[in-house]
Amino acid sequence: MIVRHLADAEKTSRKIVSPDGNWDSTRLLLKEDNMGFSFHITTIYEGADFQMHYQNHLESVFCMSGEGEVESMIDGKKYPITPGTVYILDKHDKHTLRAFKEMKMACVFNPPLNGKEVHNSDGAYELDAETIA
Ligand code: 9YT
Repeated sequence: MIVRHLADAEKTSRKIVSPDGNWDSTRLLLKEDNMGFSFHITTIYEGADFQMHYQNHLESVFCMSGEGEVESMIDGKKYPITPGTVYILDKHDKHTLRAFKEMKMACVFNPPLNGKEVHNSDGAYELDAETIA
């Protein structure tokens, strides 16, 4: 069994602050844990408005607090995000995320992140990224 606490993990290199100023994320479970997925608690800062495209990963995101929206860049549909909303990028969907109030999200990635990833210029994470861009 693995047991960790968010408050402890936030004091370690598990916490990544995005260079673009849109989010930070504490990666509680990583590739090295051999679970087949990674699990992160991510804060999207109020006013954030940015595009992502996880070409190498599938992702599910559950909103625990805050308010925002996610827009599919495939069909332009916008979906409100409130506590309890889950959005699931089952088709590597290119999307824009907006936070009207700071949002706390629980995120799962398959394949798992190794822990150092930040978005590349396409809004993707490289597989087995080893350095912070
Ligand atoms: C909502 C969201 O941005 N999910 C991505 C996970 C987070 N940015 C991370 O841990 O890299």
